[in-house]
Amino acid sequence: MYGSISKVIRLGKQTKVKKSWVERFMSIFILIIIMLAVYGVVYWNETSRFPVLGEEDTKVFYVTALMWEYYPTEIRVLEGDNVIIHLTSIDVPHGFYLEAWNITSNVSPNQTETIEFTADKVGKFEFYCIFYCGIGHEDMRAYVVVEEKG
Ligand SMILES: [Cu+2]
Repeated sequence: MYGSISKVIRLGKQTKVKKSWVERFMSIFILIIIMLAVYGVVYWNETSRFPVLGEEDTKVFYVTALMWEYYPTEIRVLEGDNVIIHLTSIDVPHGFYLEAWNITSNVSPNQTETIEFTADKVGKFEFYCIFYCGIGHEDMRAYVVVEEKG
């Protein structure tokens, strides 16, 4: 058979499909790519919840909006911090509403909007998308966690 890489061996009524090394290699290769992608997303989410720049009381974050998620899903600051969020969209226009500080924003694809506020309240505060961006829009939310200064 020229059309298929697999060799089909017929043993009486039994049919065995013997995978060629190319197919085995491709399966393992694809599996590794998927694992790396998953690891990448988890690593990105876990690391970006902490500020990239920590100039004393100013905490800077890069938040990415995409259908239908914000990454990171949570950012952490201390009470009294001056918080700067650089919000980017990598697909369609997305919104931003941080109710606790009444801050709204909209971000166009491949553009960055800067959001700034002082974290003068302690707790877990939600921000969510206010620009209809598709079927998962309603669930597009993330959090600002403000911890008490110890
Ligand atoms: Cu939306």
